[in-house]
Amino acid sequence: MKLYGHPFSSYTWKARIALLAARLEHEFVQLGPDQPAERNAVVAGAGPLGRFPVLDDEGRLVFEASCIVEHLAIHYPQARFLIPEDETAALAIRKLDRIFDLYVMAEAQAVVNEYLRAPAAPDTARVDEAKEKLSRIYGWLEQHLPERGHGPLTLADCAAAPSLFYADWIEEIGADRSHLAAYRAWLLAQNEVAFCVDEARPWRSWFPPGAPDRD
Ligand SMILES: N[C@@H](CCC(=O)N[C@@H](CS)C(=O)NCC(=O)O)C(=O)O
Repeated sequence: MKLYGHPFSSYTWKARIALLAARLEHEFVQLGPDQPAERNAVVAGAGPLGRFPVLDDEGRLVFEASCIVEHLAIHYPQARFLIPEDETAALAIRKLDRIFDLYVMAEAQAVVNEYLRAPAAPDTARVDEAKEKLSRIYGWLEQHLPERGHGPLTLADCAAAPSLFYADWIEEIGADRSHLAAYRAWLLAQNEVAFCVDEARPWRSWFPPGAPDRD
């Protein structure tokens, strides 16, 4: 298998964490303007907007990080653990996956996008609105995030790791949200996540609002 993506990309982490957790051999194909054009062409042709990550599983191109994780769980017995077998438990995991992507990551991305749009003078009203939403989402997660047992990483953890990692750089979770802060710390302590954090270090200066000096 080949995973096309970039070491600093949150959604690339999500797919990569699943591949690493399942110990599935894969080649990581790094994208970027300085990389061979064929690589970028594969991704450009895979989905409607040419977004990454893209998994090439013996010629089958899979895009959307959640679908990549689901694909692994369906086709590789050693990756089944990523989605619980019990359908009700699986639905709860998929719901969390959606919350981390569509709420946490989306609001963090809104701030990043604003800094990309107008690096010298971002619209502070837009930035503040997204940060306020992030804060409300954190409050909800603090109350509703289930206790994490000792089981293996799930689809929800794969989504949570990059989204909480980067969102915290934009709007700090804070020690008073101790449950959510502990979950972020637990995620960062997992080998697969630590690998992605370390691999992304050289690109930290790219982080549009500026990366804090921690993690
Ligand atoms: N919903 C997609 C989001 C993928 C996404 O936004 N990828 C970013 C990198 S993290 C990207 O491709 N950005 C470049 C672009 O949008 O052209 C997924 O889950 O895979």
